[in-house]
Amino acid sequence: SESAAEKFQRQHVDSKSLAFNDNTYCNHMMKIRGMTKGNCKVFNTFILESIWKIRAICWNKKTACKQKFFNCHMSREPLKVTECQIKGNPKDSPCKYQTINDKKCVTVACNGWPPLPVHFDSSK
Ligand code: T3P
Repeated sequence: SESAAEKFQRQHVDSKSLAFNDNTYCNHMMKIRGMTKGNCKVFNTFILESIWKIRAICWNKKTACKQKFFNCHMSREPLKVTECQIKGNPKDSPCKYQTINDKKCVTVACNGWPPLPVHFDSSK
């Protein structure tokens, strides 16, 4: 079955994205990445950078995570992100999203050795 690191990649990493200005990105990506089964996931961030650049965040200094734990790390510079925000009811089918492109510093939780991102904590 899927590891936490694999789940993070599925939900939050899109290294190959060409479409940083495609407003249908989220409708497509949320579906093919498995976040529209049952209910539509209400909010989700994709990081549009190489997996190596994203994994390297785990080597930055530790910081508190938003809810609990202290295994979070923040990117030193803003990264390309696309945020998917549900439009309408999360029970609607097909799920419809607003696609928001931005550059933000992202905070992720990391686990294991070598440390790998396992949770998307926040961005600013
Ligand atoms: P998951 O744990 O499935 O990756 O915080 C609740 C969920 O929302 C969590 O999902 C992470 C996700 N999330 C984002 O994708 N981007 C954000 O900026 C925030 C705050 C949460």
